[in-house]
Amino acid sequence: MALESTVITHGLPWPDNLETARRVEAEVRDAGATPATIAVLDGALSIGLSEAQLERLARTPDVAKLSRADLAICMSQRRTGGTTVAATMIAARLAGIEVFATGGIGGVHRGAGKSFDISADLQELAQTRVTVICAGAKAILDLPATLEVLETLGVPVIAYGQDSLPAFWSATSGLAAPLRLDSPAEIAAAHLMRARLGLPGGQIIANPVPAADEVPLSVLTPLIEVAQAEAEAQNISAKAVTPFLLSRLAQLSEGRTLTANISLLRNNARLAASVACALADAFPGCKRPGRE
Ligand code: PSU
Ligand code: MN
Repeated sequence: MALESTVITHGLPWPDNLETARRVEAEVRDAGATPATIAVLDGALSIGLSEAQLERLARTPDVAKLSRADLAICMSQRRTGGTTVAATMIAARLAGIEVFATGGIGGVHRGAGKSFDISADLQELAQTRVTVICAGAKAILDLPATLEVLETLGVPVIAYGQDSLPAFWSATSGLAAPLRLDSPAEIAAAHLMRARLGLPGGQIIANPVPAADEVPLSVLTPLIEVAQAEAEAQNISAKAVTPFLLSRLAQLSEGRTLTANISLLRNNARLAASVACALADAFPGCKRPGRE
């Protein structure tokens, strides 16, 4: 199964980024699947990184943040970058990988009516057939608007094991999720049915952050407003918005959002590994680690 790398290059601070990337890979292996962290290294679209490659990516400041628009140029110029949800989905599809775990997908930013800031992740979910396990869309976003756009694009938004939509650091957003599934086998079956119907896009599995590490929305909401106002005052725009808000919230929450982010990444990796195993089980000839 696939793992993204923008979370390593732009989402988490050094050295938590490397430590988390290693732990996330270990979670996947422990759950019986094979992790492939995806990134572009000196122009090579790399599906699965060695220990040394992972460390280099985590240590290098100022690498590119690659979405659909950036992937080909980064590769043709032999540069290095972390892949977002959109770019990781493209790479996973090319490699024949159908399940992918991340922290939180991008979405419609607050104030998008003026800024038009809507993540390319949403369009990608509409066209690339990969099941994306996340903890919902990041709570810094306009979640009702994000749900509306996903509905328009025909992307299934499926809460895992609960009725309400998770909101990244918070287990619930207070919004009802459009769909719900309760087991890896059900998620795998829905994924296969989309393929049988010839539907091109992916599905979003929104897996709530573990209760012990969640930061409730009541705590987060005022902090998000502060960080958002700072971003506007400092004219932060385009690719810089999400990394800025994530890092400011980690400071404003005194590390609580960082702890929640790490916890939800590990939790999503575990669920994605189980879904990958359930998918492999649907194909009797399909090899997976630990299977006879
Ligand atoms: N999940 C995390 N941290 C992150 C991301 C996801 O826990 O930093 C990244 C993903 O790569 C996602 C990106 O695609 O944030 C969204 O960026 P933008 O809003 O600029 O599209
Ligand atoms: Mn954006």
